[in-house]
Amino acid sequence: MKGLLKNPHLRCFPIYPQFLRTRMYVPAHGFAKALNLGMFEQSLELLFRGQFHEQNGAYAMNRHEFTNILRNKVLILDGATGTELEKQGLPTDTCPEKWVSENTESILHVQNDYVAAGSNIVYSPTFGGNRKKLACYGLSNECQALNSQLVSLSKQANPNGFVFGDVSSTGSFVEPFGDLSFDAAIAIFTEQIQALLDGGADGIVIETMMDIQEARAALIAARQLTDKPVMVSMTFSDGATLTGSTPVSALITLQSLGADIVGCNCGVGPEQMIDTITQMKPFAKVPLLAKPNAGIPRLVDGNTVFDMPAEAFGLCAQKLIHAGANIIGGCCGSTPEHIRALATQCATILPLPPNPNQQSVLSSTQRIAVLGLNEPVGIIGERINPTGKKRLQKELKDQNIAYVKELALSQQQNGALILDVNMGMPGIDEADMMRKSVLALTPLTHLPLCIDTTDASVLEEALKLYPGRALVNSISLEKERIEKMLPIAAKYGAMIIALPLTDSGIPDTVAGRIQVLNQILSHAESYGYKKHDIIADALVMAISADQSAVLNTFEFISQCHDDLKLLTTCGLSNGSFGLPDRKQINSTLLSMAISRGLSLAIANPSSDSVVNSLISANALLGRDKNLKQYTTRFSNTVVDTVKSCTKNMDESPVDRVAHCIVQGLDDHISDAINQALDQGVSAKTLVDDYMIPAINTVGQKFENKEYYLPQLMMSATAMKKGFTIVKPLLKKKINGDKAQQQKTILLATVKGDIHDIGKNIVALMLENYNFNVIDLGKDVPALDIINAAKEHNADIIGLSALMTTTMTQMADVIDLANSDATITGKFIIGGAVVNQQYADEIGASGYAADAMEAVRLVQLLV
Ligand code: B1M
Repeated sequence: MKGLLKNPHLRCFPIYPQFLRTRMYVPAHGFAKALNLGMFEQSLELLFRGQFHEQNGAYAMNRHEFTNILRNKVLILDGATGTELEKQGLPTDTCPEKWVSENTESILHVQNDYVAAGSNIVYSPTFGGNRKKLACYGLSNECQALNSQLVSLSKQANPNGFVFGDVSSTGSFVEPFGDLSFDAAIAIFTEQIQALLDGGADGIVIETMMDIQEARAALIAARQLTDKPVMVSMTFSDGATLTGSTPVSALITLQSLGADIVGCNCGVGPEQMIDTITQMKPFAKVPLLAKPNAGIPRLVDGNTVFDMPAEAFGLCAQKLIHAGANIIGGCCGSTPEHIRALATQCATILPLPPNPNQQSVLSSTQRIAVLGLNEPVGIIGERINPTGKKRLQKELKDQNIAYVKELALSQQQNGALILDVNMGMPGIDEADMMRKSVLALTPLTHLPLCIDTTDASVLEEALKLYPGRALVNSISLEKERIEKMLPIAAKYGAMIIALPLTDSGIPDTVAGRIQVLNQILSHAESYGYKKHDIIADALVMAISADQSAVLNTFEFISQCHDDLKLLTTCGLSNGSFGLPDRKQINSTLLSMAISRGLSLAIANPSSDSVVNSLISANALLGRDKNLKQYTTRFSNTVVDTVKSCTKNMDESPVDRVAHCIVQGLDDHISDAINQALDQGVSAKTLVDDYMIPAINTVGQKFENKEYYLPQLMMSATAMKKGFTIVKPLLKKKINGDKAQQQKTILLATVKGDIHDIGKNIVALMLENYNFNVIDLGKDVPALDIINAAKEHNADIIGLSALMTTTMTQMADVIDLANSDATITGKFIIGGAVVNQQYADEIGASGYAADAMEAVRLVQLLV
């Protein structure tokens, strides 16, 4: 058997140990023969018969064959690699990929142990093998060679099992959450994944992803390169990723985009991961993966310790399978012992089948929108569409996206479920404005977008960039749409609105429209669409031109709802075209359409009559469970809330300043501040009474998991932009004392901490009081602070820290200074997490709660 394995033409597959007393390997050519020889148990024969296809005389595996295995079998992954490599001597300050390539026996040792413990799949040791990460070690030119070599090495360790090429973060945020362009991210991952495939990877795993957009970039790259299985595994902590994706929103986005397996790894132990898998399972069309840490990390003597015993880990893994996981393994802190326990204890458990009742779900970065024949009817907000809207047309011509953001927020506040985005008008670059809008709206709103265009290239640009599962408005039977736009919508996994329209126009009769609709459905099915991915457009015509027009709409909705079991939508405003007091017709049309089975209305959510009709109809038809929507809207308190949301943009300038910071509206804050200043509000009042409280509200929302990093960043940008306007006004010499002028104050935010808004205010106030301030900036290493203190002979060294994880740096700086007699300056500290007691503990001379106190403290100390 071993001799056979060395033959490169014989692709071998493992027979999993839980089915056999001894491990056996089956070469491709000998596979059927082995079965005929009756060497295997019945279950095994059923498991593998015909699972793989033959290619060049060897068995190869594609994505469908791999996921077929997972229907009946839980596969076991490896455990932690980094910590095991450290046991083999991997130094902490070196490039792990390069080190492994030069110490090949180390990974062979680690992976042999995992395979012996029961891992069916090992990940190649290429976690940081992308060009951007390798560049930190000056090794980006070795990207291709290293990745290919490391996959080959893993194949030596696991010649009969699966080796998945491991891909993880570049370490940078991708647009719209960061500076790395989406196309650049795709290019970086394409290079690495191609090298992994060249090295012989059986599949690709994109893991430990904390940002859905970066995961999408890697998935798009992988999908463009291979038909082999691609698994995507996100890291959630406290129920969301760093950029705020929940397990279900990430699942919807990734499975629609073509991930074959979706799941989670790292961040938490197995017990906490059960909840994540349980949330995902009802929405999962694909198998799920769970790779938890060996418990929750604890800090012991400055070292991170994972101390869940192997036995307990294995027992939790059983629960993970019962919750819906199909592939399980271990992440940080897990060892071959953990994998052995897991493989032993999970040997006989069968995976749960996927949920047969697949749902219609859209996603944004952070939320999902569930649509359904019996779900409450929702509104697709129609206002981001320049047709007939002079103000929007003007703003778009001026390339100004601020008004688009305003429209998005107001529609969200008024209860829209989805936002339609249409940038089609003469005189603008539609693709460019669509791109700008998608980038601006993604971090701003939690509502999924509906991309409304007739141009295939615009559609592709928008869907590629959008970090969610969008809706496409619309696909008709017109040649251009069905041939060009449908494949693009399918490629990015978007839901579609099917419009019963052909190149010769809209059929007059309901039967004609249903026939066209059926043709669109069958085209869509050939691209993998199912009925629940499609919404039929019930086309409303003006009753002023033909009074029977809307009767067709109602009948079409009935037939879709009752016979085809298909979701429907319609735009309300056409029906009332040319009539006075159009809202009367619009709201009645909506109620009547809902009574026939309408699922979504394309409408203006700020129209009270429309929304009131919609909510009342949902209540009357039993689609509003427990009348929650109705009571929420019409109880007194909530009516007030709705009103207060809508008046945001009419607020007084000072309130608008606060509102811009809380909402992260950086393009509006300058106007608001200038208006407040014009009204005589002082810069100090603006900062103290509006801007600082507003950014504190943002912090509170972040803490309450109402906001995530993208919102935090948008608010910080607005705060900084506002502060640049007020700063010159705050800058005035308050005290001309010469003695103070000679005193030097060194300021820095400590290493690891990039919060500098507060420290900058402290610096400004000290300058105002005539001190000589040297500001070293943020994220400053202890040694740099000490060196600067010596160089400038600082009288006071002021340290700022805003996080519990970075405040300890203050102690390090003071310790370092204590060991150097040439430092004579006194230390003061500040920042939201520190206090007087901490200052005393670490030997600082004082603590200041705010900038004014900092001035007083410094005056006292000098
Ligand atoms: Co972040 N952040 N943040 N953040 N952020 C906090 C601090 C946080 C409390 C939010 C929360 O959870 N509620 C939390 C820390 C939790 C903790 O450890 N206790 C947090 C976190 C977790 C994070 C990240 C880790 C998020 C993530 O990535 N998951 C990340 C960290 C990155 C890093 O540093 N390595 C992160 C990132 C960011 C942004 C970049 C988006 C942005 C900072 C932009 C910037 O500063 N350039 C940001 C912001 C804006 C905040 C909040 C919302 C606001 C901070 C602020 O500017 N406050 C903050 C929540 C909050 O504090 N309410 C939060 C206004 C400012 C005027 O007050 O800085 O306290 P403050 O300064 C005051 C006084 O403290 C004092 O005077 C100032 C003026 O009155 N003072 C001194 C300050 N320094 C002084 C020095 C002195 C004397 C007085 O003598 C030398």
